[in-house]
Amino acid sequence: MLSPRTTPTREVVSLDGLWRFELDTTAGSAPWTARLDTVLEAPVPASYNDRFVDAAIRDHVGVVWYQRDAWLPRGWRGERIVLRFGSVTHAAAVYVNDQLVAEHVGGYTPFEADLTDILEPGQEFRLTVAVDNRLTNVTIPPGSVTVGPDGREKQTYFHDFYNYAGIARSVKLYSTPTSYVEDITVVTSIDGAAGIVDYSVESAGDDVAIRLRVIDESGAEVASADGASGTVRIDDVRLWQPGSAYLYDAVVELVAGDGLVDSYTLPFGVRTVEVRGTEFLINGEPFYFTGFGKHEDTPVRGKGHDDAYLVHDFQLLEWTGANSFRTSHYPYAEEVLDFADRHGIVVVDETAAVGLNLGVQGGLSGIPPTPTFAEENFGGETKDVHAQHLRELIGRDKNHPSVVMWSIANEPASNEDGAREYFEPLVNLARELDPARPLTYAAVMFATPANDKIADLFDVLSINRYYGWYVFTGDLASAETVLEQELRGWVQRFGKPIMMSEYGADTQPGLHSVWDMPWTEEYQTDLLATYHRVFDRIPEFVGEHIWNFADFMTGPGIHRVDGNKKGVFTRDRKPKGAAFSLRSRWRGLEGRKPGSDS
Ligand code: BDP
Repeated sequence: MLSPRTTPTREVVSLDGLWRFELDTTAGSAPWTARLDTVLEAPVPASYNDRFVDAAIRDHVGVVWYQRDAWLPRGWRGERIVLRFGSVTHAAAVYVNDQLVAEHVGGYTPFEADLTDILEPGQEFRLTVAVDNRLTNVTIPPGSVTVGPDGREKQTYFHDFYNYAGIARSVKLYSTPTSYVEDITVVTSIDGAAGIVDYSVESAGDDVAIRLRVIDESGAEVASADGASGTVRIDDVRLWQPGSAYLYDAVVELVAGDGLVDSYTLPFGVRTVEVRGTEFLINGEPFYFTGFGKHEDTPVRGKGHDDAYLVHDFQLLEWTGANSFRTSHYPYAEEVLDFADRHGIVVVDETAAVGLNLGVQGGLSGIPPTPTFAEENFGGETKDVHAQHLRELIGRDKNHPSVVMWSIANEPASNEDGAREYFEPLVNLARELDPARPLTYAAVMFATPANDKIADLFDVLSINRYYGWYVFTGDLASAETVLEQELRGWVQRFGKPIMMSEYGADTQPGLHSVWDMPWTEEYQTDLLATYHRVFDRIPEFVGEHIWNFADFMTGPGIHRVDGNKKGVFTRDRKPKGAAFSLRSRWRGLEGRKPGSDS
């Protein structure tokens, strides 16, 4: 799905700002049919939870209503008119005046409604959105709604980050001609000094001619082609490289005779990604990932996209020497990937499939109360929802040069019976949708080299481990030994590149000790250094993503103090001590493994 862009034939109007807001408990039975009777206003884009001081809003389970009035520009007569939501968490029903125009399930991917036959240009209209935050065993991510002793509904879920909800990404109205470019796919390869670009264009409407022009950053046309699909060659190509981005524009035009019917500009980079043996190669060169698992999480705004935090977070990534991050544990706003494209930061793009693991409820025993992949838990219907989510993720992000790998799930019960039956079709689907990018999943601590049932299906082993924290707490010497044994076990059994997708320690800034004392700044630094010694001894090791870039909000819990504190930065982005040691380890590596020359 293409992002809305202004082009010579298209216009975009933002519907961000303050919308009327009300809980379903007070909104009446058909709130979309009239002006919401409320004094509350909620900003878009933002999660609504931390906006108000009323606990009934923060902890609400179910539907809330957003509403605003908007005008359809007068000049859009004769055009196709589309309403687009970057995301609504987790399910949406959208009404224009009294009419239902779109429904969507899945809180982290965009969706659209075609309003062409519904509204007249120059007309004012009422836009109402029902936002449902409920998670069940057939949503991705999953959760369950129960009724508490006081009769109130309660939402539980199998991940620690807070279940922020709302309209967290931009809402846009845009116009296109009635014959229009619907989708573009660009896949690149390298031939000596030339870049090879395979493209295909889907269009809708009249049968018109399609042409592609490739424009470099100086504005010069460097290649062109005619037809809905084909291959162009860019001589003396400038590659998109980690740390050194270079983007071309693919200008796709629909033409009838001499007339331009539609035009869409897609920025893209020329680069290759490949797993060869136990190496991860970008542009044929071994690449070593340094960076973090992140979250979309900021004070007050929750999961709402915020350009100020976007720019600042990327500055801090660069400051620490991070070259990459994982979009743990859901697809991030498109603005984030566009920025990564422009700034040469590498992304492991993850689905929202976090918590497909009932073993976690068994505590450190890892024994699930009932089998995770049983039909009544996460069976065929969950898998279908997961597959649809994967289609939406790859459809949205397939053209981003920054995205070098798909992560299909975080910490699934890959050690349990049924895991292979669940994941094999999803792996096949991902390969069909995108044959070019490697696949991974982040392995939970209960999944070991001996019992994991799915790792051979994937290209890269990504391991989440908390030795020295949840197990061997305060005992870094033991942590070092067991970590090394285990990582070597994965390499030995599967013979694939391996990276650490999570490791870290909760840390309270300002707490210090000369001993190995959990929660101190020194302990976080020492735990990371312990892991790094192990990584540097394993030749097949290709990357380190610390958990987490910054502290983030969680649901209440006795293991959480105002959120998860494993950030190397605080929630308001102040460095803890570990940030400085990472800076010494990572800066200047330029994608090489620490301690190596190549
Ligand atoms: C891992 C999860 C991550 C948690 C982390 C933790 O993947 O989402 O935040 O543990 O406990 O299991 O800090």
